[in-house]
Amino acid sequence: MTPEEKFIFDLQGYIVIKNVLSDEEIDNLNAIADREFPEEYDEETGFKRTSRVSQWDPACVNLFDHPKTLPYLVELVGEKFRADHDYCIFMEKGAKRGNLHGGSGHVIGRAADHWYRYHDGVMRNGLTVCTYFLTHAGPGDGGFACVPGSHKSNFVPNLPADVKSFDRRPEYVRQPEVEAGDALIFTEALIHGTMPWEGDHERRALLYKFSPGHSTWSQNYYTLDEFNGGLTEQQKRILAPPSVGQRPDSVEDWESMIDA
Ligand SMILES: O=C(O)CCC(=O)C(=O)O
Repeated sequence: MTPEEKFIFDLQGYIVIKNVLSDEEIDNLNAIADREFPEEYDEETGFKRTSRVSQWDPACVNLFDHPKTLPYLVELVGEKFRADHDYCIFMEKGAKRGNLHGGSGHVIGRAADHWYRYHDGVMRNGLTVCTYFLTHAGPGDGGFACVPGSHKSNFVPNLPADVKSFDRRPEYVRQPEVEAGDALIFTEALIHGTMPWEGDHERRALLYKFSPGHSTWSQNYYTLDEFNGGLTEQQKRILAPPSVGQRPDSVEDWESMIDA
């Protein structure tokens, strides 16, 4: 991460990384999604979601350690970061889902892995999300929304219910604009949620979630055999269940990736 990117993440609790996926990668991932997730939309909700998109195709496995997002995971979750769980969110115009939620665990207690810390030039986070966008979200389209800076808020429970539900949208609630192919990394300590989708096009987002090597949010760890042996040694380390003792670094040459 560049010095400015560190400033942005520390300030906001999220960062948009432009042009992570090439046009070819976007087309390929969209074709894979068409093939693997053809389910019709629920007429009432206009929303569909499924877990373990990483099993769709080797191209989806490679999103665990995409070369353009890997340095951010090392800097933000630490050199022993692990893959926690993954899923997709697809939405049609008018779909409503998901209030604002999140906030730092030391404030609301029950989500103790939602945290952000800074010490001596180093940022660390609990559960951290890397969202890959297969379609764009322009101004007013909806989808991912957040309260920038709220990962450091001491008053998370004070967020009014009508703001949580998106019925009222004060200027401190932001829907970041993204292009297809961008990635957005955010800490779950950030207050965030899914704003109703108003775009004329379909929302397609793949969410890959990561934890420090010693912790987990999900009850279900990845098992190496669910990927039919198609994992690199680095992916095997990233997909390993949580542990502390003798845990290897997830990325062998991680030191070359930090302080760019
Ligand atoms: O991208 C979105 O719609 C928000 C996802 C979300 O709420 C979460 O990851 O907890």
